[in-house]
Amino acid sequence: MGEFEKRFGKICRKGKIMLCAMDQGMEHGPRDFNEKNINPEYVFKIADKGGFTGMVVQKGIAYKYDYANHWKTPLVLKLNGRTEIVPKDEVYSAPLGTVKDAIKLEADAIGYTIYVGSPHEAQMFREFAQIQSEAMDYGIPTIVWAYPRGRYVPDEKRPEVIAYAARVALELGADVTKVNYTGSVESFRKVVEAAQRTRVISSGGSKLTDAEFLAKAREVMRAGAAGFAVGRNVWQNKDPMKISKELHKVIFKD
Ligand code: FBP
Repeated sequence: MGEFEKRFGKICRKGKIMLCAMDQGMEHGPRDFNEKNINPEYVFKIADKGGFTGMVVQKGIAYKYDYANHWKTPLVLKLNGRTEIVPKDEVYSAPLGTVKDAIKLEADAIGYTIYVGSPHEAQMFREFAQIQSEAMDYGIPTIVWAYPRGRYVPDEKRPEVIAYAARVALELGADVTKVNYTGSVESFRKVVEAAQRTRVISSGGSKLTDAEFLAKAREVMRAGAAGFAVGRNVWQNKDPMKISKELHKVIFKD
């Protein structure tokens, strides 16, 4: 088995993906956290016990917590980021690490955000093209957060524009793309169809009730997606293990 297959097989088990995302400290700032989940180790424990297939963090967290030597959930290293202080119409996610960093930190996949339709789209495409090319050399899978956003995108929630972003992820060579849910099984099926051989996972989004979140998860899976990358709906939950187990059941068993 090649390097790529070995790594991909860890984050994508039986064709299903369940990632725990904790890059919100960069993307949203500490406003998302309380006194417990502000500590990355609180979230790492949830990922390890909850059967997640990947833990998504920025380089600084993976490095400062010596992630690979202490935790068992495969590492998905985010290689770019931005703060929400910059206005959305000018949105750009800057490269913050290299494929070599991901290998050094023993990541099993790379996460990379692209704001499709942003005034800085061309630059983000160029930067990701370089990362993707090196990722092929090292045999490490790439996961693209494909978010239509910026001055030229009047409605980032429009299903057609989300399907376009998912297709862009395929065209750029992403192995998995993470998109926002379109709101219905039918429209999300079109997103999955647009992405073809690039597997589609949904973001969790801001905190919902357990029933709402699980209903959304069922719809995502019925549309033929591979799973989820979820943050706030798990580690902001008052019982993170319970919701993780229920999500696991929806993704892997239902
Ligand atoms: P959530 O499940 O908490 O929504 O996390 C998913 C995620 O993609 C994170 O990886 C990222 O930090 C955040 O959402 C970005 O959200 P947005 O840019 O839409 O505010």
